[in-house]
Amino acid sequence: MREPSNGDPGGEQAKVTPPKTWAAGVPAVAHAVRYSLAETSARRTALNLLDINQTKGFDCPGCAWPDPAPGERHRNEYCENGAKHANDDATTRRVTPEFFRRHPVSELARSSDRWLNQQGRLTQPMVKRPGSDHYEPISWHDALGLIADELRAMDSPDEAVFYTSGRAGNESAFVLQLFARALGTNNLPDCSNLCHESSGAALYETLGTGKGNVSLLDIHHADLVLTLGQNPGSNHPRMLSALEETKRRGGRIVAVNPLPEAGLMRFKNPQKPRGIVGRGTNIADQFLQIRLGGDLALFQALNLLLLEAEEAAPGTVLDREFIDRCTSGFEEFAHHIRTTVSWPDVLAATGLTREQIEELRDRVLASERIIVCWAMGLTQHRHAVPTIRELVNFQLLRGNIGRPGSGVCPVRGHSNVQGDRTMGIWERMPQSFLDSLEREFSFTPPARHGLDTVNSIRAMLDDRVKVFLGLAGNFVRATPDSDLTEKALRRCRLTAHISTKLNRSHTVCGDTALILPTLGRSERDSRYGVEQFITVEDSMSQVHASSGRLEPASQHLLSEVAILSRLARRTLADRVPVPWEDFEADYGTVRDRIARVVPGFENFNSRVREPGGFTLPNPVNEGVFPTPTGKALFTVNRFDALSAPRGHLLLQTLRSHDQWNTVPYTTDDRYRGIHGSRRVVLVHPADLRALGLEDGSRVDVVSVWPDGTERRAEDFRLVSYPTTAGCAAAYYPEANVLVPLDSVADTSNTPTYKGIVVRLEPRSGDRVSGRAGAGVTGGQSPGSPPRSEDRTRRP
Ligand SMILES: Nc1nc2c(c(=O)[nH]1)N[C@H]1C(S)=C(S)[C@@H](COP(=O)(O)OP(=O)(O)OC[C@H]3O[C@@H](n4cnc5c(=O)[nH]c(N)nc54)[C@H](O)[C@@H]3O)O[C@H]1N2
Ligand SMILES: Nc1nc2c(c(=O)[nH]1)N[C@H]1C(S)=C(S)[C@@H](COP(=O)(O)OP(=O)(O)OC[C@H]3O[C@@H](n4cnc5c(=O)[nH]c(N)nc54)[C@H](O)[C@@H]3O)O[C@H]1N2
Ligand code: SF4
Ligand SMILES: [Mo]
Repeated sequence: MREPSNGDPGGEQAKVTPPKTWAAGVPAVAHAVRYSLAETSARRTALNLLDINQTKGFDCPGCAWPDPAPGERHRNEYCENGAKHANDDATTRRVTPEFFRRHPVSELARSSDRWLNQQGRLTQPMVKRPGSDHYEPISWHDALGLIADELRAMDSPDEAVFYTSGRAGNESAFVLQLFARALGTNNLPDCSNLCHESSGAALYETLGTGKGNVSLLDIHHADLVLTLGQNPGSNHPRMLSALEETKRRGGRIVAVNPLPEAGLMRFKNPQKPRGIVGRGTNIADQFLQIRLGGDLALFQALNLLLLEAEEAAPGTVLDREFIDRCTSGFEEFAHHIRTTVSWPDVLAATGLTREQIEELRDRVLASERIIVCWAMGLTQHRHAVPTIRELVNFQLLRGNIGRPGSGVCPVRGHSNVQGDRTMGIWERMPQSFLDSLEREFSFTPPARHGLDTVNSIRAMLDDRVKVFLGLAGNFVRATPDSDLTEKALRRCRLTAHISTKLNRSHTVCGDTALILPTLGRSERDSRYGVEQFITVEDSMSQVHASSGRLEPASQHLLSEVAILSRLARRTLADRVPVPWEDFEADYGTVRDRIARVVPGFENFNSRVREPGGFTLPNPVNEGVFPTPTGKALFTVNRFDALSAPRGHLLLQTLRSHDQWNTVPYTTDDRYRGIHGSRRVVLVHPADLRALGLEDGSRVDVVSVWPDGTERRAEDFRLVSYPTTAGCAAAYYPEANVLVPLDSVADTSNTPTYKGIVVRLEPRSGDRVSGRAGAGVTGGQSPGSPPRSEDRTRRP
């Protein structure tokens, strides 16, 4: 595919400076304000910033990190990136019908993600009709009528998929799933399938609930916090304030990551005077620079060391009382670990030394209360689910589940991704939820599971799915195998997107394509003269209200709830007794229904009006494990690790500091010292030497897959970088073209965005020294043969 370059083919403009060793502080604030002012007016910027994360304001549209208790909030309770995301929404630029007259779809499809986003807010419903190369204006009535007609014309309701991205609020998510199920399908793929699905799968199986069980206070009071596979300095910046507090109280932090991310090293809190003038707080007391996919091996080794320590000093290491009372499967697990963990395998898989892992054991033994936090570095691997199950084993051994200051903390991405799932956005909601829906709405929801994101793409490719509706998000850029995914979406009869901003998915059209523009978080939402609010659930299960103050970007915008309620009414008429009109007029009526359908939401409307909202109970914290046996489950996980054949590297795809998922704001990645280009691939200097490649030269990145197919991302610039040897990195979404659709995590079906085998091919005519493509050990310890049980895609 001719990959839109986001500004810089070949990384020609790239300037590389040494990676930063600290995050946030004054430059962060300055960057946020500069970006905001470039997008919007000083007044809108100021109004907007004052409202972020305030009890009467709007929920930050950035990540799902929770807010402190209402009494403890700062007047400026946001980070640099939260401010950027909010003001990217509040931009004063507009995409008008005139814009679409000037730019045919074929031209927009050649534009970069960044340029499309920069055009501003969508203002009117638009349609691209079959055979046309232009979007043209259409009334809401006709737009929704077109979709309703297509949905009614399907041979089966399963020919439609409804994709949700985690910025959608609870109310619109609830209405969407209700509509889909009333229509007769569970085809509700979401961005969670690409994100924390592996966490949900592992936690659900072992603890009986798919969510984390810690609060901000727990983090503050932990003796030890492990953070694995996440880059909080860029992606959850206010988490650093929480970790700073942990440290202030004497707790310790261990960071596990192939990259020495700035935020993991040192933090200058912009909300505190010493954060502005001082050196800041050292964050990681121990940094383990692990190989990609090595975390399962790390936890297995750690668990072995704990079992051995218990044998040496019985009764001092494990929480036997907790294990006996609350768990099952300990003996099988312990036997498996004792008999299978092999140090040579562990060291090859992790790239760490035994001493480093023993140091971590000693930290664990010295800590009463331990929390494990993680994000995409754990979830987006083939063996993500076993890795997270093994992390749960680790926490169960010392009773670190359900006690204050301890627990598991999957750090969620999108601001309401957890809430959307709670509301029923899942292709496989439990039968109990479907039964509740049936009781409340007097229709029988379909019981057969629907399609997740990867399976939706497969179904489009073989014409089993013909209608795509997206509630927020950017489907073709978020998903793997970009060429194939685009082909899939183009096969649809109709594609429609409920969006705030233009993105590439709008340019990859079905026969008929619709853009349905909607309100952003920071905008006033008034229905028939009554101010509405929406609700969201953060990563720590706090549910609270969100309402914006800014004037809507255009008078033609409808809220997500209004669009979906109208569409449902047009499609289903009175096939089901659902008061869609009431839903649209008053979101409180949606919340009344949620209160009766979703456990934990009793008296939703009154409780959510309390400042700061309310926290959903987590049974685990009451000592209840809702698994089939009523106990937390120790699991047996087969050792697995990634490796690459000689001459190849493992590649992870990740976010820069200056992007929101599929949308790059600039071409800089300040903390990593990359400026002016995103078409870069970060490679360890030893790997460059072994491959005979030169820092700064241009390459094609080619991924290889066992079926013999290859995928190519053209014209990237090599950047010598202190990543783990054998483990390269490139930016998402530019590198998504390299991820095969079939390369997914076991059980969760999440694409393996963090573990792809690649080789680097010098661009012809470019400078290379020596023997290109020879000599790299694939990042295993030098000379070790490929592992026999390795199922990594070998060429
Ligand atoms: N500014 C900003 N904030 C965001 C987002 C954004 O795009 N921009 N996106 C939001 C969303 S949806 C999400 S899901 C989160 C994502 O938050 P992160 O998970 O922090 O995001 P990634 O950029 O994917 O970074 C993955 C991190 O894991 C490390 N890693 C990769 N593979 C491994 C591994 O095998 N083991 C270990 N131990 N580490 C590994 C990488 O080096 C990197 O530091 O952020 C949310 N917040
Ligand atoms: N290679 C690779 N791929 C990845 C990942 C990775 O780490 N590597 N990460 C994955 C992860 S964790 C995730 S979560 C997905 C993200 O995938 P998505 O959630 O699908 O993508 P986003 O980029 O967040 O979507 C941005 C679009 O959402 C729309 N939008 C923004 N705000 C609103 C709103 O308030 N309402 C509505 N209706 N629309 C709005 C705008 O039109 C904007 O263009 O990507 C996944 N893809
Ligand atoms: S940490 Fe996340 S939720 Fe908090 S202000 Fe920053 S982006 Fe927004
Ligand atoms: Mo995510």
